[in-house]
Parts: sequence; structure tokens; C-alpha cells
Amino acid sequence: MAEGSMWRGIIHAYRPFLRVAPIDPITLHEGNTPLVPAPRLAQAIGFPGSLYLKYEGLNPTGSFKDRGMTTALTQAVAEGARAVICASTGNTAASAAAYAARAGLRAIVLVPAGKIALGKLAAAMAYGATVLAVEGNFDAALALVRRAVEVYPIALVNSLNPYRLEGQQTAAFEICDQLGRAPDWLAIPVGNAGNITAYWKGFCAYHQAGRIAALPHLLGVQAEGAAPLVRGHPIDQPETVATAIRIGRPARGPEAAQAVRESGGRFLAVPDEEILEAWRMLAALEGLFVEPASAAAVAGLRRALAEGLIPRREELQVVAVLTGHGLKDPEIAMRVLPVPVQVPADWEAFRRILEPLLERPPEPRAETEAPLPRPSVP
Ligand code: AN7
Repeated sequence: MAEGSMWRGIIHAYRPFLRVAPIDPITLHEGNTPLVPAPRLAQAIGFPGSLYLKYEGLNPTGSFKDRGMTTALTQAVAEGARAVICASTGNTAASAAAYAARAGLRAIVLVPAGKIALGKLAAAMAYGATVLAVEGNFDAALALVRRAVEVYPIALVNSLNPYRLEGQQTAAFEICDQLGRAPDWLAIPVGNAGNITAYWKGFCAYHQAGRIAALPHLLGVQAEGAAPLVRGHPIDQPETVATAIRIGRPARGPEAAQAVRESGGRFLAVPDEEILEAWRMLAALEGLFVEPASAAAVAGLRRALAEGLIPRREELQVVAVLTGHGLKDPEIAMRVLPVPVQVPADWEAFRRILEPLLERPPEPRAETEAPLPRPSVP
């Protein structure tokens, strides 16, 4: 590949749209992730239009956070920071750790003890961050971090940092560039609410620049046990299998609520069973292994179709954002999927197991539309 055509990360690609210090970026060449058509999944959830999946798990540390971390760390370096700090359900921690390593800065990350996926913890430690396991949830950890940056000269790299949103809006730019327009609906999981806020900022910037003619409706999806933006008030003890979005007091909640309102969209809550069902469908129907929080976007989309919020129309284009890679959370797969069949190292025994497998199609089948158990808002 010619040097001139090499992808060099989102700051290089979108610099005119980004407010960030004009220095050489701290980058891992993040971004430029695929927008994958998902016809089998669309059929399974009863959507006759075009469904695309923005596969953000393919970023360098396995989540969308890298888009915001390249800008946050670049700005931190330009401002002379020596250390960065964040609270995190895991992906922010891993991403901050990686970009801090690249910049030669110390990273201190606070995570809820025992409540982050193994792949995130392993990565944050491997990148050399100081990992502190807080005896409390994400909201408690974020409160400690906010206090720390008032007292000490440490750069905050949670999405309260505006440079995080600068970078994360590039996912919206890419979707528009890839589709040649904005989608009609964008389904996206919501935890601390930074990403949905950044997407809206990105779509609006592209609209203002004349790159797209219309704006999408935003579908912000939360887990039923951690749905402050659906309920309209903070949740003190958030609980969900999707640990990435186990957040009860979203720091960017008000901006996210405004974005969803302006877009003519909605927040929806989905139960854990539907998140896991969507998670299985993504992998088994489309070959996309994501972490549970990402599957929430698809579970929400399915529910929005079932409730008639999004019409089942052929001409509609819908994008679901798959925020993090499935390898982040191998424990969930081991917990909910059947264990492998034990096979004796013997030809006759192996044949007896193999032959029936060749007579049946694989599960789950794309043609079966699984029923939805109950409405999202009781
Ligand atoms: C896979 O890492 O909050 O609504 O501390 O890891 O912008 O918070 C992660 C959030 C969706 C929600 N999907 O995004 C953290 C953290 C995945 C995530 C979200 C997260 P926001």
C-alpha cells in the first residue's frame, strides 16, 4: 500500500472537523471500522429494510473508546499532562491505558471491583496502567475521580472531557461516508451517555457542512436494570449482564436526552434475556462476536420494530453500533453457551457424532423470528 493511502487514524482523517491541539497525534490508527450489511439478522428481527452494523470492536483496543482516547491523549500531551485518570466499566480503562502507554504518561484507572469483563482488566494491566478496584459501582468510582482532578493536576479522560466527544463523533462521519448519507435510524447502547452525545454532535456537524441532507433518529438503548434515561431518574443499584453499561448516573445524561429529543428518537430499555438473545443472533447469524452491551443496540432495535416505533419499511436504512468486541467478555460466553461435546479420539465414536450433524441445519435459523416476551415499559 502506498504511504499516501495508509490509514493514519481519525485525527489525520478528520482534522478539519475536530477541535484538538495541532500536534502530532497520539494514535494507534483507530477508526475506519467496517459497516457490515446484516441481511440474515434483519430477516430474523422482521426488518425488511437495510440493516448495517458499525463494527467498533475492530478498533485497536477492541472498542469505540479509542476514537475519543486519541483526541483526549493528544490534547493532554499538548497541555503538558504527566498522568491521566478515569473511572471505567472496563473499555475506557483499557483504551486510556493503551494511549497513555503510547504517550509515555501514567494511567490510573478505577474500576468497579469484580464487575468488569476479564479481557478489559487483562488489557488495562498489560498496557501498564495502575488499576484500582473500587468497592462500589461505576458511579461511585466516577465520583472519586471527579474529586481527584479538582485536587491534583491529573487529566480526566472520562467522556466528561470534551476532547473525548470530539474524537468519538468521527464514527458518525464514517457511517455517513460509508453509506453516502445518514441512516434513518441509529441504534446505540447507552451507559454514561458520552457516545450517543458524540454521535449526535457528529451528525449535526456533517449536516451543517452539507455532507448529509438529513439527520437520523437516535434510538438510545439501555439495559432494563440500568435505565436511568428511560426512567427519567438516577438508578442507585444498577444491574445488568452487560457490565459495560451498568451505570445509574450517566454523566452526559442531559446532553444525551437533548440529542434524542432533537433527533425525534427515543430511549428504550431491554431486559438481559433479550440482550443475550441478540448477542447470540449477531454471532450465529452474521459472524459478529460482540460484548453484551453492544448486543443491546440490536435488542433495542428489535423491540422498536415490535412496538411499531420504527416502521417495517423496505426503504429504511438502519445502523446499529456494535461498540465492543466479544473477546472482551469470554466469561459470559462460557456461562450461557453449552459446553463443547466431548469426543473420544476414536473413528467409529466420532462418526456416530458427526453424521447426525450433517443432516440438520445449524441453530439458530434465520427464518425463525423469536417472540418478544413482554413490553419494555411496564
Ligand atoms: C462496549 O468503559 O462507560 O454511553 O467506562 O464499553 O458513552 O458510556 C463504557 C461504555 C457501550 C456505553 N458499549 O457508552 C467505560 C464505559 C460498550 C461500552 C458503552 C460502553 P457511553
